[in-house]
Amino acid sequence: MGDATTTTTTTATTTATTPTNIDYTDNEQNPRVPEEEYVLPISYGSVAYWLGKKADEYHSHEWTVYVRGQNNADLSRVIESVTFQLHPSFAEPKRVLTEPPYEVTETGWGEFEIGIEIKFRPEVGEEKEKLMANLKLFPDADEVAKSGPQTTKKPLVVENREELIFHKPRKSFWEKVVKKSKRVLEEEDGEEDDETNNNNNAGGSGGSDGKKHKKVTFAYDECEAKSKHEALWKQREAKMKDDEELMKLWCAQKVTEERCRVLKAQLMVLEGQLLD
Ligand code: SLL
Repeated sequence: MGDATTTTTTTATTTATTPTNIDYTDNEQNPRVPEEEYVLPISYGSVAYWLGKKADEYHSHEWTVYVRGQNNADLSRVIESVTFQLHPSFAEPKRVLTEPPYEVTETGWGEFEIGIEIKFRPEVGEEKEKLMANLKLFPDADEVAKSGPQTTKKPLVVENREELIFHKPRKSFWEKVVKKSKRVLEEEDGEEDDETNNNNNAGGSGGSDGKKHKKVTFAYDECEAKSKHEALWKQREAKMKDDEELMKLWCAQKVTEERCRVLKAQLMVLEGQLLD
């Protein structure tokens, strides 16, 4: 997104992946590790660019809806697939991604809610996680007042942050995936903001009581796959520049042709006068 200004609406929420009706009791086939908890911070949302005045009215914006690990953490060891349910006006509105980047890029004209369903790998042994992303294409009046009208260079970003919390993870998941991540012990004092307190769920430490807390976090692997959206946008921008250059050349040609026509006419008049 370069250094373009972004209009960002961010909501930080913390939700457990595991629904309340989950059965935490151990069973022989797929036991749980009762004393452990694994927290995976993710981000999801949309990035939208206006394609300018000349764009087709039904394809006025290019947008991308995405799910990714915060700090570029690799989610592919935990996630089997991410399904994005688009508006029925799109061809094949159910889009299933089985590897990162978990994102869909489209062009369109309208805003709508995009259903997101995260399916976990079999060894994770958990239910699906359902999320909802509000695709936003048009800035609100107060955003326009603050950062000016929409331009083709300024993406509109709506990002939500969520923590996928795996309480009492399955042994299969713990052994195969989590234990292989490096665990980092940090000391922190009790005066933290709300968000850090939410994160404390990861280490099981408590609220702000002024004492030092021990917090366990995981050093997540980095995801190598990068969003394709930025590259796509650069291509589009380059094409727009080419189109602008072509338009300038075409205009210059028209002006020159017109000048030639006028000069020819003047020449003919002069020749006529000379003959007289
Ligand atoms: C509305 N909530 O009913 C909206 C629906 C649908 C947007 C927005 C389709 C683009 C295409 C598209 O942008 N749909 O035809 O490829 O007002």
